Amino acid sequence: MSMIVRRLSRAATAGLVAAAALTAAAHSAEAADTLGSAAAGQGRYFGTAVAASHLGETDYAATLDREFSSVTPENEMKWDATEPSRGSFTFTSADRIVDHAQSQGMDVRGHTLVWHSQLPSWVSPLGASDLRTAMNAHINGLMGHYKGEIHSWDVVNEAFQDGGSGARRSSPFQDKLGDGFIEEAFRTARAADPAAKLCYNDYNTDGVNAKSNAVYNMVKDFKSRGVPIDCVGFQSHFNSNSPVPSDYRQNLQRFADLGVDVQITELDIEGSGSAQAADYTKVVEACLAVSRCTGMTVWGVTDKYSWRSGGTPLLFDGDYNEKPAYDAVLSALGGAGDPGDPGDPGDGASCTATYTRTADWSSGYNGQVTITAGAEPISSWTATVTLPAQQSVSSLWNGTPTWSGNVMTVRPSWNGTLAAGASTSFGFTAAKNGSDAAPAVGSCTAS
Ligand code: G2I
Repeated sequence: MSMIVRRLSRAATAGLVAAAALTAAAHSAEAADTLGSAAAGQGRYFGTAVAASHLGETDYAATLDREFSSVTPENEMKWDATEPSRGSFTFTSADRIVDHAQSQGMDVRGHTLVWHSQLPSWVSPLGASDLRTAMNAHINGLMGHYKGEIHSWDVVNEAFQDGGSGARRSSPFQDKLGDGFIEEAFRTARAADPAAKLCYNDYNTDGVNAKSNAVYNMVKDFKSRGVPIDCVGFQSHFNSNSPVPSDYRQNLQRFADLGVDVQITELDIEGSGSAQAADYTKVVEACLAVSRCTGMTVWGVTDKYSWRSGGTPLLFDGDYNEKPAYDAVLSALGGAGDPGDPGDPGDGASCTATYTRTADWSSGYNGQVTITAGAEPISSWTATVTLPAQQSVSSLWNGTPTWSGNVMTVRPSWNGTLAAGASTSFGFTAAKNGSDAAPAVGSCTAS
């Protein structure tokens, strides 16, 4: 009884929720300084996978609420979580995520209805006709509960084998119902919630290869026969063994050309620093280059809760700091970062360097270089000093030098952070070795 009441109230409020989401997107497009708002400026959503168990963590919820415009329950809508015993649905954890998302004006992706993994143990032993009934009942149970509230559903997940065969993966559904289980699931899903985009979702299909060719042929066949399919999800779990494919954009485009939307559904890229940032840039640029790529979802908020946490594959570190990959994504989305936030796109960090000789004697001198921040605060600076060929530096203070020939590149030791317009200086002692010429101070760069 309580489930029925809940189901009615979800349906009754869905229209209001959709209106609220639109308002939030329109409003935040003006600010364009978070992932979600910058993506909205490009007509896309930017989402993340979410675990209900972390929503009570203040920094987790704050980062989620600030940055993202769509959420995907990471595990809470899967079959084992929602129908652990036949006909008995539990939506407590999934509802927590959907309620949270709606309270923040975020959209929700549904993940996933029919998948060989995370199946409760009662499903596999069913005979063919019972399994068909159970599959359709499961789709109807989930989609009915969230009718009107899910922007896209992963109707079928990972039904193709890895490797070169392009064959279907063995699963209870494939083995007992044959190839037709996929289109049956899509037809049932269309009837259950006509407003939801219906997606096929898989991994290792991000570039052109035998597996993506097989999915492509299935989608082409579905479109030609009127089987209801609206989008294809590309999970995009990348690392050194499975790098961002060079034909990623081309692959997304060929699916889009079949008349479906494409979505990047579970993006994560193992690595760190500028290399990871560059890979994220490739992915975002590929999506933006395909007009039917309607949005991107990263597979988690923070590295510490990633399914591949050892590979630090996400945009926020374990302390919720923005990583270089975050700045790269925001920049690729055309967003502007916070003024003075190091590395943020458009932060305008700048500095100047000026030289003075502060002491002089027959065999040597002391030089001082003053670094002054520009109109915005900075967190680091780099200055170059080129010495006349004969001269050599015997000591340097308040800076950290590296040498290339007679060019000294100096970075901060303790004094990298400067308020807008503020100054610091480093000094050095040089031996003249017969040349009294002044060193040349090159341009100063800041971040
Ligand atoms: O494996 C990465 C993803 C590949 N595509 C489909 C996604 O649904 C899948 O997500 C992952 C979740 O990120 C993990 O969190 O799916 C895994 C299971 O297939 C999830 O891991 C499971 C653990 O295996 C369980 O031990 C654990 O109880 O998460 C469960 C809930 O924390």
